[in-house]
Amino acid sequence: MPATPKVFGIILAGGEGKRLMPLTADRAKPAVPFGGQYRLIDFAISNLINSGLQQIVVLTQYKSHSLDRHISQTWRMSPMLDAYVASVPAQQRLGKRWFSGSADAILQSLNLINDEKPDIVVVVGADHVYRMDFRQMLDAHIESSARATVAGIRQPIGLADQFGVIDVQPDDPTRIREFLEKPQNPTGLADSPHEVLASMGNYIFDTDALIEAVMADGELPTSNHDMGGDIVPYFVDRGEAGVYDFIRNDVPGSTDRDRAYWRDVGTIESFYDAHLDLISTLPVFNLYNMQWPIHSQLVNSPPAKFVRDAVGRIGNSIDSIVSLGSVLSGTHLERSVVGPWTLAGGGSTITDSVLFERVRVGAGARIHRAILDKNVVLADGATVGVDRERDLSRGFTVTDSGITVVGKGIRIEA
Ligand code: ADQ
Repeated sequence: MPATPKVFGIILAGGEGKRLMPLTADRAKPAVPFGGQYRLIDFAISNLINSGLQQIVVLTQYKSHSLDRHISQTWRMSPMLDAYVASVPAQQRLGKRWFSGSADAILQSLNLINDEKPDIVVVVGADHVYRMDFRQMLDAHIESSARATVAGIRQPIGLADQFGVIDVQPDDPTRIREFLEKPQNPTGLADSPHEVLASMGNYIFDTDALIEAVMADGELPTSNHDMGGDIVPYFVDRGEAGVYDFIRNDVPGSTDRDRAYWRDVGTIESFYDAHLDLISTLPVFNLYNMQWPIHSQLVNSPPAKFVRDAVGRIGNSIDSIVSLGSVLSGTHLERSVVGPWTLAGGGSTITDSVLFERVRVGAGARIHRAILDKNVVLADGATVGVDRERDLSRGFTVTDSGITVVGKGIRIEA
């Protein structure tokens, strides 16, 4: 390995995100808005850019239009530096088939690796909210003799069936002894039986090893061609897989409270909870860490504005985020995240909710424990999230914990 290895970034962004429906009805999961002005993919890209990577490709497939547009509008890099973030759609380079899994996405994109000739490839998912300094994981990978390193984080054992679960060597906790993708009956950790060490879906590979692995996997008719289910076990079987414990990751500017923050936002519940992590007074995920900025599209928008309504009623806003371009007139806003260009009318109430872009909230309307997608309109006096049965009868999604989700562009009458 050269003293300063060349590192190439691949972001896997082709997943469908069925569990986030209806938010993924019209867009890929990595393009789902988050935190007012971000998209989920901004976290992965920002982490790689802040870690010094300069050549990054985003492999897309499912409903990729808004993802492509977001990447091309947001991530204009310098051609002088040969730095880029490029969105690369599935192209059927190996015959008439789309990506059959995340490992197949890499196999079908080997031309991108061959063009750049990196020493190391960092492969990450696109649908987590987190802050991570990949330089620290790269150092750990280079220091070890592992040819593949998986980032791991402790998670409650009840969630093990959503993750790849890592079992380390008893005499060397940096080596993986066994890796089980989404096990039903996992064993807890020796020092914490209610937790497992979960794969974060972020990997570092020596380039030649990754190429060999995905090519070998491509020949296997029984494989699902999945990074977690097939490629990681390939390296574990060879004794070449290491683990990087994310708890060691110390991002510049982070505090004890928000150090090593990572959230899988694969379900509506976890997506909603991750929003709550942003808005408390001392947030567990701090968007205001200027040493590790999360970059997003700089919309050419006016500032958010808070005014009285037409008859002079005064609103109030607390424990909330309000994005650019929004105007709240006499609105009571509490514990909520409001996306760009939202207009809320006099006497409206928005509590414990997440609003995407360009939501219209009529006078006297009430929103509680709801996620409203882009362009949702509440007529004057309309309510949502207040009456579960009524929301279900109107065809909205309501989760077990009572979060109502309203899809793009729906008009809610009083
Ligand atoms: P999952 O998230 O369930 O588990 P997957 O659905 O393959 O795995 O998604 C991983 C990433 O790959 C996502 O960013 C997704 O968008 C992308 N992806 C999926 N299919 C793709 C395809 N055909 N083409 C391109 N991109 C694709 C994974 C790991 C687990 C780990 C969890 C952590 O398999 O081991 O624990 O991530 O959340």
